[in-house]
Amino acid sequence: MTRPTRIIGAPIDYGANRRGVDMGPSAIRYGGLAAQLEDAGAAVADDGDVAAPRAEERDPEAEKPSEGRAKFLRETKAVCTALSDRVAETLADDELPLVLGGDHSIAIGSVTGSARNADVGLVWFDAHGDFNTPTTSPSGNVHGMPLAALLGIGEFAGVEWANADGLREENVAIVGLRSVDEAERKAIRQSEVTAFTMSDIDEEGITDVVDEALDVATAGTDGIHVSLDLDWLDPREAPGVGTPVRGGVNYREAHSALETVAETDALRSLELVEVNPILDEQNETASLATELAASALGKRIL
Ligand code: B3U
Ligand code: MN
Ligand code: MN
Repeated sequence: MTRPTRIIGAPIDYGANRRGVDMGPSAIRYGGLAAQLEDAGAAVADDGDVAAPRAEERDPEAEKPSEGRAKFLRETKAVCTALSDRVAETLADDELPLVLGGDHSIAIGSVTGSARNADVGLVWFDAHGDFNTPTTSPSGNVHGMPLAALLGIGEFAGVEWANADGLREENVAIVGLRSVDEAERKAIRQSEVTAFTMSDIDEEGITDVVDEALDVATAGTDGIHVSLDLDWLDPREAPGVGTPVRGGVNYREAHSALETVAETDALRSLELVEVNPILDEQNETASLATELAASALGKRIL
């Protein structure tokens, strides 16, 4: 039986370099999320969105890189702290949290919540490494930093609200890399994180790569969090994202990957991030996100 699923929206774009992903939760709901999840056999409840100050109300001073080079870190902290609590409460109720972003900085909230009272593995589907810190970041955008924040890398060491208690580097797998900054490359190599590039997928095929990623994430853990950045897919399949990068996985590979996730029966929490409805075509990226969530929860063709 598919676990009862609770939808939690985190409508922020503080961490991104352009506006629009704050509308992601609405677009994904409108794209038919509840119906897709019910098709997967899940009882669905919608918790609404965590409170997030509108971009127009946020502190313009915060955009200046005063806190290292991380823009809007204070606002991001407020939203992620609230989100973390909601995710932890949902798990305590024996339900599966499905978090809708928002830019990828919200993963700091989802994963800290999921890893609060448990050892958790993490599968990170993304074109990008998201392994920057305020000093290495070329942009100052926090959506390029959540993995470093969760693992306490660089100046994120000891930052309690951002570090995930029950997450160890050995249980983190990044899948689909094709845009990595120089300093990120070094930091990833120095860490115990396992990273699969698009070239690995070319060589081994999506099934083997995802199997290996799931082995990493499930080894000795109580369950896994899956963080799906829609820019993982090729922009031909998913044009509505903030930072598209050519050469991503195609429609069938994406479904296959999330079907493999469902087969492990280890899914604890899931998130869909970086859908930008302003850049989308007929909401197709948002609809695709709903389909992939259904695959992760166990929806099958036959
Ligand atoms: N690595 C770059 C670009 C980037 C990361 N994540 C996204 N874009 N979506 C950075 O700004 O850290
Ligand atoms: Mn990302
Ligand atoms: Mn990305």
